[in-house]
Order: sequence, then C-alpha cells, then structure tokens
Amino acid sequence: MSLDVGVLGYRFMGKAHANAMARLPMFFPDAPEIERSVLVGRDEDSLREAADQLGFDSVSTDWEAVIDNVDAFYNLGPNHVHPEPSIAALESGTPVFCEKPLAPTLEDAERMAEAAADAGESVPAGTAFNYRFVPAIQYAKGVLESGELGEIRHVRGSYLQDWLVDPEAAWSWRNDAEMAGAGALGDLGSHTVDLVRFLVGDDDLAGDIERASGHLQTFVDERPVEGGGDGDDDGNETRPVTVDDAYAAHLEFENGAMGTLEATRYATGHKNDHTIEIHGSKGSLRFSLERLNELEVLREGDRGYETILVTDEDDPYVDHWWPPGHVLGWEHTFVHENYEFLSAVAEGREFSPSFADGLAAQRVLTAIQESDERGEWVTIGQ
Ligand code: SOE
Repeated sequence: MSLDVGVLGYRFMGKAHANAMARLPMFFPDAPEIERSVLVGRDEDSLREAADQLGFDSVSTDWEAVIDNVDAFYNLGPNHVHPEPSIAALESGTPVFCEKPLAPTLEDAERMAEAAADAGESVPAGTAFNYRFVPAIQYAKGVLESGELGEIRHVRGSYLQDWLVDPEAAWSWRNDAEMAGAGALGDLGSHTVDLVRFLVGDDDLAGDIERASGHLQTFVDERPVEGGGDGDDDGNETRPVTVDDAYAAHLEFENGAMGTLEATRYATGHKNDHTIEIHGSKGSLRFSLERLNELEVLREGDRGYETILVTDEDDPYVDHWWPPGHVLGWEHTFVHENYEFLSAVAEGREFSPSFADGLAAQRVLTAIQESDERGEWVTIGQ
C-alpha cells in the first residue's frame, strides 16, 4: 500500500522535498512506496504549474480539506503558516513534517509540540533540520559519542550568507517579524542550534544549553517591494524590516562548555557558509557545509587535523548512492531526511528531529532574542 503525501508550499523547500521523494524509489528501494498526491497553496494557476513540474497528482487551495485525506502532511510554507495546519493535521492523527524554524514564536512552537505529544509516538511529527542528515555530521556524532575528544569545552557555530548586503535587495516575508518571527537568528541560527544540540547535547557530552547571551542587529530598516508595489508611491514602495539581519550569542552548557554562535545575511562573499567547530580536552573536530563531504578531526597527540573524506560505503547513507569518492551535495540531505521520516510514518514510530527538538531549539533562539532586549544573560526554561 502506498502512502499519500500532501505538501503545502511549492517554492524552494517544495522543490527540495519533491526532488527527494522522487529519488527515493531509485536509491532507497526499502523506503515506503509513496504517492506525491496533492500540492497545497493559495493560487490555483501557480499551483497547477508547480504540480506538473514537481510531479504531484492534484492541487488544492484548502489545506483543511487535505489534512484528513493524506497519510503524511508536509508543511513547507513561510513560518507563520506552520502552526495552524500542523496542529490540525496532528489532531486528526496525520503525521507532519514541518520546515524549520518550527514556528514564528515560542508560544506557537509550544502549541505545536503539545499537539505532537497528544497525537502520540505512533504519529511522527518531524522538524526538517536537514543538516543532521549530512553523512559527515553523522560521522562527527559517532566520533563525539566514542568519547575520544574528551570533555567538551568549546562549541563554535557560524552561518554566513550575503543575500541582503545590497540595501536595494527586495523585501520578503523573511524580513517581517509577524511572518518569520526572527531573521537570521530563526532562519539560520535554528540550524546551528539544532546541530549543536544533536552533536553535543547528550548528558555525557556537553548536555543541555542552560543559558544564553545574545546580540541582534538590523542594518537596513526598510527595503523596496518587488516590482515597485501597488503604485501609490510612484512604484517606489518600501516595507519595514522588523527582524534581525544578524545575531551573535554566547551559550553556557550544562557541563560548563562555552558556545559561540553567529549568523548573518551580510557576510559579503559568503553564500551558504555553515561551520561547526568542537574542542574537547583530548581533540577537536570541524565541519564546513561548503566542503560537506569532509570532516576534519584532530585526535589526542596529533599535531594537526586529519581530513576524512566521508564518502566510503560504510559511511552513513553513502552505500545508497555512488562508489567511494563520488561526492554528495546539499540536495542529498533532503533525500536522507525524507527516507527517515517516511519510514517512521510507514512504521508508525517516532522521528527525530521531532517537534520537541524544534521546540528545544526555539527556546534557545528566544532566550538569545530576550537577552538582546534585556541586556543580560537569560536562563533557558525547559
Ligand atoms: C535562507 O537563505 C536558507 O534558504 C534557509 O532558509 C535554509 O534553511 C538554509 O538551508 C539555506 O538558507
């Protein structure tokens, strides 16, 4: 029996997930059989065009009618569209896969995590933190879990982009507090916080993030509306930027380790530059998304980092693809997460990263934001 999948959203993330679903039968033959059943959005013409391109059987402009009639619901819309459809789907027992950050506000994320808990473990509710599914990141987790880096002391994460350097770059929902919740902090910082939690969050490593100190900055206060707007301002309409363009934060972990995190949309020349560096008492490791097939590890006694090409048959997920050394890319992370999520749906079991993980990341992001507003460290509630 094949699973009917309904997907809300058909732009960047819609394409990334539809591509992943299309790859599954070819490269992951043990994945459950699925049907890209219905594509959901607001504009019927654009939806039909996208459905043809992305391989969906039908379209709908009514998510409420869809959530009951599919075996899994993907919520890939802008952040403010995450809560209501996701909660309604979970309330009718439909598994949900939601893009990150889980919600625009902590309150919304709490409601979503509550709905997931009420639905129970047999109804997976996943947050789409795709970078957990980079083979080199999973390899890094194995190195950390082996304990060979010793006691974790420093965790460094930076996520640099530059698509807003030009003050004339168009305004989008990502610049709006109501729709996005936060700017670089939510969009990019959520990935970094999740990776940090995934890699060192276990009790025998650094443990939970206990408190945060944050600094947020908005460099350009208003931006032009794409196409000039509705004509009232001679085609020069602008809209206010109500979120951060960049953030920096210090974190304290349960074991006393220090976290240093930052993200920006103003790092001239950096397109999608996400790096993680971890220093333990016996060794260190570092990862860069721009070299995602590699992991650098420095073990006790080494005088420099060893660069490990994580493309061997026994490396995570690699045996599904090409012979050793035939590198993978960004889109493969979506195939891996779709494989895991849809398998969890077929088997009626929990998926990780869950809504609870999405909420945990949101608590850290909110603490960073509050710390900036209050000018003091903020303790992270559970
Ligand atoms: C933003 O520029 C963005 O597309 C994020 O929304 C994604 O989550 C990240 O993977 C790449 O950058």
